[in-house]
Amino acid sequence: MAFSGSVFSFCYLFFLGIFSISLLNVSAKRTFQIDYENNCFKKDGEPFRYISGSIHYSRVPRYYWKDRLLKMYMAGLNAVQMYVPWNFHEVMPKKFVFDGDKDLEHFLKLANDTGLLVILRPGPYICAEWDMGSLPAWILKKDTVILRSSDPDYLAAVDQWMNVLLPKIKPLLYNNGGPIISVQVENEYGSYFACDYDYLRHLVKLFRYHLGDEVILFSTDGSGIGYVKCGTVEGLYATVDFGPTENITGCFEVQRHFEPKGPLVNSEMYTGWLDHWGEKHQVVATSVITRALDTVLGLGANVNMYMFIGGTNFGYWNGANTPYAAQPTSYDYDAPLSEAGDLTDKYFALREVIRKYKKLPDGPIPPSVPKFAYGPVPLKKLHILSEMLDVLCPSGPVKSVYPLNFVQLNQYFGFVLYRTLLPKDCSSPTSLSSPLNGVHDRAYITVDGVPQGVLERDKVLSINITGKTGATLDILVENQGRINFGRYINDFKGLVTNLTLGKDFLTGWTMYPLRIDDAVGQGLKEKSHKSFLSSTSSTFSAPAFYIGSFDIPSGIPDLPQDTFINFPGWTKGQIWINGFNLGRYWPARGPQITLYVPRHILSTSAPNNITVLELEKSPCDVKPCVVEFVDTPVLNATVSNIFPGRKLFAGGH
Ligand code: NDJ
Repeated sequence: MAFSGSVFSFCYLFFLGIFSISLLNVSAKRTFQIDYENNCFKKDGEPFRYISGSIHYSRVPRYYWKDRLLKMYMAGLNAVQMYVPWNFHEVMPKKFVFDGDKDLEHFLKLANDTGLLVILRPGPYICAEWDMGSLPAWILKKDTVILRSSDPDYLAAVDQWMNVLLPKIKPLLYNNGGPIISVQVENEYGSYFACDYDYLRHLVKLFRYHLGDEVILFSTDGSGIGYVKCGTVEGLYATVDFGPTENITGCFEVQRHFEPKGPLVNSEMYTGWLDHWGEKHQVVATSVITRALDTVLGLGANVNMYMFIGGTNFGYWNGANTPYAAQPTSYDYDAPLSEAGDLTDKYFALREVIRKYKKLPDGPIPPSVPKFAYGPVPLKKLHILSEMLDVLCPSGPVKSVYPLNFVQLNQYFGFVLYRTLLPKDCSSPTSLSSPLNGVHDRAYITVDGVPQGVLERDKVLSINITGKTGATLDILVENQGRINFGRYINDFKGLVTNLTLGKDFLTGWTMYPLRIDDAVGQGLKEKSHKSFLSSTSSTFSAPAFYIGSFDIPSGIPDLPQDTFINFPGWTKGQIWINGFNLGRYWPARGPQITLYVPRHILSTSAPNNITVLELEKSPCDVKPCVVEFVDTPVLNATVSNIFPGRKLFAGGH
């Protein structure tokens, strides 16, 4: 084994507590360095090993940042690893947002105050089951741009972002008094087809320019020689990632191939795994991850557990894999802290492993916060979506002979309504098709308000519709989240190729980019005129909004509490509470059934307004309908595997 002789180094014995000399801290200056001689990190001149966990601040409300960080600290972690998602902050070119739930510097300071060091992964690409791996969709304005390469247009956007981000990071580096001990450049770049070393070199130069010469810059790649080969360049310390079922020493040998000396690092040891709609909920047994952690720590290696808390893809932030399969709203990940921050058996079991290697902090572990079942809330149909276009699309529609995609319409998330008139009589069922698989990602189709069915990327490319010449064909296209991994991350949304009706291309489109979140935030109002009459069929309802409200009961202490929302009889859609976009629900497909509702979005002093956009079939068509607040999440409903050929396994690539 390439490294076996060298692990019994000074550092290794030190971590095992075999001798515990306190090295003289020769200088008062804070330093964090690689000790190549002794195969370890050195913090302020002393051997140091990190036992870290991943947390994504973009998936946890600011309200809970402190709670989650403290729980991580109390597990015995001495560091957290975190991504900075570019598209979360640079929402439009040069429009940067860093406040509220996006207050990165506040999160870093909280980590510091909690006693946690930080391993920062500012991308620019992060993967992470995050929309387009965090690359902002507006980069696709130049539609031939080669992402994650030295394409000048891509680099110009990267530089513009990093010129804003990295100066914020600099004062928070360990050597400048902050918590950040190391900074990752790119992410698993060796798994990407481009293998463009000039791009990596450009990033190294840019990071060095802004962050100075002292901070450790590193790369992370899958633990195969072929992966690391294209993922690292001179100036980056190469680390690997691998799951708990892999051959651990074999994986570290791969790292040793590139870094013959220096600390062993597993930058992502998977505590669980990611989900897709329509596939089984992924889990990793506690015994599997504890055994792996024990082995890794026993080797004297550094480790980051990915994820220590997964959190939630609120709004539209989830990514997707190919063949197209979107990740659900929950990013629970079967991690040691649940999506809602609850302590799990896995948490306590991992803590016991850590206890073997270091002293655990004194003091109580913050308890799981209580959940409350507020019960059923009646909803009523407000309007079908196509009746509200004046409110949902205040800028008015855009017209074009052929359909434009989301980027061309300056609409990056959510929904666009594509409208045209039937150019011929379709009294007998006629095929509406996307021969080039260009519905990205899901289209809800009505003719004169009568629902016809759904087209779905990679799955349903054609349906039969009926209607008379000149009838209004409405195609509501949902962006279900951009691909975040692999070659096809340049994921355009909307109607990205022409549709055909029978044998002919459809033309003459009127397109409504919908600002639904703004409209919901301002409160959707009931209008006098309603025409629900034709908006349902036996299998579909036309996309429509439903509203309701509930009060937090009085006389019960400590309310509001967190809760989970259940969708009895609902099919697929989006839900907001008090204007906060909780995410997508899709109980008809699973495995996620309930959505997490953090307490800070609820009000005790006013009714809590619920807005549901149901896209497919609502239970309200046939009976009084409700959504229901329950105190227990359901993330693992059994679903039939609609992609039996997909290779998906916990802890691997
Ligand atoms: O670095 C990647 C991280 O951000 C590594 N992963 C993680 C999976 O949770 C996460 O995306 C991989 N993702 S390998 C690709 C999964 C393909 C099914």
